[in-house]
Amino acid sequence: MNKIIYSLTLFFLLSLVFMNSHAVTEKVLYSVRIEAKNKFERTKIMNLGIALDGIGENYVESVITKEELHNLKEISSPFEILNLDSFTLDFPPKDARYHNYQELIDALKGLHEEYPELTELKSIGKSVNGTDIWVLKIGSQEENLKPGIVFMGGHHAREHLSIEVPFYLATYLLSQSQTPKIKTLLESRDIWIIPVVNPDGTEYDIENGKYKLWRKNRTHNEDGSFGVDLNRNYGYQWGREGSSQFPRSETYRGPEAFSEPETRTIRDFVISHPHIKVLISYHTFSELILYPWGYTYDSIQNQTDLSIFENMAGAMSKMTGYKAEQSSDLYLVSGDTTDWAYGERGIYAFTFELSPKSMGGGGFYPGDIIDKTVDDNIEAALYAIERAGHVGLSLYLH
Ligand code: 0X9
Ligand code: ZN
Repeated sequence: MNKIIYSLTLFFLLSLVFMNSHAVTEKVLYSVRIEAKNKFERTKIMNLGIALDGIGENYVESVITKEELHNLKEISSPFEILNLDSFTLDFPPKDARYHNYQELIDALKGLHEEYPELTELKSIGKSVNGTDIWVLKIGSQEENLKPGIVFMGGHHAREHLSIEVPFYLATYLLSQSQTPKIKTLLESRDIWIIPVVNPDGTEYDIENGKYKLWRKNRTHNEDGSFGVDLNRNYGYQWGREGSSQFPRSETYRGPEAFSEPETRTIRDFVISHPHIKVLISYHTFSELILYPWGYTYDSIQNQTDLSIFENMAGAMSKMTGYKAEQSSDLYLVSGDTTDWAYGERGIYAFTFELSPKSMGGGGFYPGDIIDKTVDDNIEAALYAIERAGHVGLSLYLH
């Protein structure tokens, strides 16, 4: 009780300070730590429509609005408001290495010009605001008959590092394309890289040189608010627990499955490349490797598939140092990319939550930890590319 009174007092004091000095964001945001001891308690909080950003042993951390703070009080989980000094809302010069949309596309074009024989670059669809969503195909450019793997980033706008990792993976594969190991991989696999699925949100997050902690896309919702959570909008078990029906929520699932052009673009791309066997969707943060299911606490029924998931996640966990677990061990989520990719398409699909490990390490804005995070993830990515040639015989079928 004391803690709640303390938290509320702190909340009012911080509100006063922030209301006066908050020209940098559109709305007042609070960084909170909420007590949650297990996946059930975490799901209870997720069901408020709050995005859970950092997960500790006995707590979760989140950045929430005033309205969400109110909802949080209703479920009476103890919480505290953290010191907001750990956030840098200004675009610090040390983050200049991150690519904005135009820089990213220029860099992808540069790679294609440098390695025309090994790459193909094309737009596979458009976002809500009409921005192109690009894919870079890497591999010898014959017909699509080789086992395929797709790497994606940037589903969530503020997770900028999740764009850099697949981009630098492409750079690495191409710069090393003459080494025996990579040469063999590029000759025997089709590798697709979609560095940014949510270009509108990503650009909005850094507009005017200020971070906005934006998560969703930029759909104009019926109630006047903006954004659908693209990682709740995929069409497998859509609309269930761990997603919100309320447009203002950070985890708003949209009015129907695949209501968003960004998720439809990914859906159509995957469906039109049926030889894709493995999918990695990069997010930040927490240093985790997650595999289906996310919508239920039950584990995958097909034992062959389950052991493939466990073996691959376990191997990649050793390579990265990230913790491997079933998605719903974290909390329930319905409508995410990986449940759809596996549930509908039989693809071995993983969500990587990249660095840092916690909010204390910088959360969504950790500064330039690009090289280290890319280094930490190259071996696992090469392993996944290799495995794409050996998995997929036992597809999950309904
Ligand atoms: O909530 C999400 O969409 C992902 N975390 S993030 O902090 N990047 O937003 C996790 C999705 C994985 N699925 C489940 N935990 N069920
Ligand atoms: Zn994310």
